[in-house]
Amino acid sequence: MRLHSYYRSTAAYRVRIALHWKGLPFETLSVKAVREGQPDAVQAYLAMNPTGLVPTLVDGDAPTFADVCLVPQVYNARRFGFSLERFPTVRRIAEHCESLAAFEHARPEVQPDASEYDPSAEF
Ligand SMILES: N[C@@H](CCC(=O)N[C@@H](CS)C(=O)NCC(=O)O)C(=O)O
Repeated sequence: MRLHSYYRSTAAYRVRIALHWKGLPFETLSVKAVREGQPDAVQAYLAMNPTGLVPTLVDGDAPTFADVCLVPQVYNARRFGFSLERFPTVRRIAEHCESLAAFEHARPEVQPDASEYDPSAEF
């Protein structure tokens, strides 16, 4: 795992504690070049994390708990007509996850009680 981090970031600090607590080995990559605004570094970082915030934890291509949280949020974004045009990375990750069996079987539309769907009960 690779943690894109800044030593004073409290958000990165939390993730470092959790990784050490779990005994998960990780490599720390400083976002110094990003913070200094070096264009290539900024573009590369935004491609990974469109918020531009730290930290960003990269764990290969396998789905993580972050993806488990992301996919239902993307579902709701689509449901309420929120455009994800500005978030190509989020769309790419969600589409990849949705192609995996575990995500496919968990989709709201294929749940047994989905047939009880009543559009008039929408808020
Ligand atoms: N919800 C995010 C918030 C991350 C966040 O706010 N990070 C701050 C540092 S603690 C940040 O990147 N600020 C912009 C900057 O330092 O340039 C998380 O908990 O990871």
